[in-house]
Amino acid sequence: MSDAPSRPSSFAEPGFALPGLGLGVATAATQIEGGNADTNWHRWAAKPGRIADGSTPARAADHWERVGQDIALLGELGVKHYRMGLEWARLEPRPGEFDTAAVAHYRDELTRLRQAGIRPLVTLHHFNNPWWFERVGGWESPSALPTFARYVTRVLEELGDLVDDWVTINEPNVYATKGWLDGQWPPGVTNSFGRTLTVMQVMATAHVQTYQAIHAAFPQAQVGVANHLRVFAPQKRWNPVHQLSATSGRYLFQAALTRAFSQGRFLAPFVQPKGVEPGRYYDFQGINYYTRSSVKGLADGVASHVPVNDLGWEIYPQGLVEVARWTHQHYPGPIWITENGTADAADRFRSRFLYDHLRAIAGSGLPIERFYHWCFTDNFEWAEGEEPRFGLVALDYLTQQRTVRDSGRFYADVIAHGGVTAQAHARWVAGQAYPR
Ligand code: IFM
Repeated sequence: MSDAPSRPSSFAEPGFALPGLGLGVATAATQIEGGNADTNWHRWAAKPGRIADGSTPARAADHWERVGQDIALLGELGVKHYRMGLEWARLEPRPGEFDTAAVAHYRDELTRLRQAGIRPLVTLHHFNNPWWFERVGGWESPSALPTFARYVTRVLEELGDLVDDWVTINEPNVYATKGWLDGQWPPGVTNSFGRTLTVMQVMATAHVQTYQAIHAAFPQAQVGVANHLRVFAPQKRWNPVHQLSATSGRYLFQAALTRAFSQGRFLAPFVQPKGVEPGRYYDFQGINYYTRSSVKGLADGVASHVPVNDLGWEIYPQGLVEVARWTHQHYPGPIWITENGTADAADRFRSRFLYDHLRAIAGSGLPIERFYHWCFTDNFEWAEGEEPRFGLVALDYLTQQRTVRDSGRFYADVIAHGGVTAQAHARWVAGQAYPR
């Protein structure tokens, strides 16, 4: 599959080329598939008050039933790289029992993607646990690692011949802090710093073991974590307490964890797990980048008078390169931006957002090989429900009608040309400004 542009292009300013960058879109199983898989999230969302708009993942984008339509739409947009998740609870609805129909469904989806010239990047865990796993302690349980390993082994046996690129775990830091510190996500534990660290440590260990398992079965596979990285900035630049908050936030939320899963080196506050040897446990560094945090204590904050998206997250495109540069300094090798995108229901600044982030990549000099826009369609956005709109494709949740947004047309044009042409900039970007 070639990423070569289909037409010759002129990239006069304010356009720019993106040579060698594979452009794709990202999704996750629980956020788009719909249906009643018995997961931690289906159970969590069923209780009133937990999801901002009262929605649940049972509807989402009904992708499970509309795979063919969605692959056709990917083809229409010219997408060549597609990041998708597997719903563990569908594949293994009871401990140790694998569902042949679910396996067949994913085999069919992967086959159709490949036939359409679209290269799948498959995520094994994206915040979604089968309820039977969650019920006995989930990632805190002593049996978490062997249980996850059993699932991975079976996935490799059933689907491994159709997949070359793998994300083992999505955003272990977000999963742990939302579930055990903020308590806004299942299992809803608040302020337990110790348990948050335990979950991060177990997930990092699971990554190392999964990396080894995938390579044992498929030596040529490319494997990494989709690592949520953000820029931490002191709210007041010269305030020593704010500076300390930024430094410790950076270390505890992402730096120590990245070290653990990338090199198998578990520095304090983690503890070196038995059986994990230091090594290199990534073929690419996956980065999910969205925003910058402005901090003065432990809580996350947003600076005043900065551009923000619909969820109030600061829009800070240069931050993508800041976190990628940090990653590259510590963990050299290919970088894949496994997620980047924004909540913009009116589609009034998404094209500019995309342009600014891609432009930062183009000028970075870093070995960034892939870029996956989050999200392909609108999606179930966890505790925020269906309200935030991250899609290049708008979704009418009632009719399930898909409508490509202008930003989707812009991205399709970028894919077709292998960069942003001056014409595309004039048509889709020039008229857009960020809200403040
Ligand atoms: O929707 C999420 C995704 O599941 C993980 N990364 C961030 C996205 C936007 O919040």
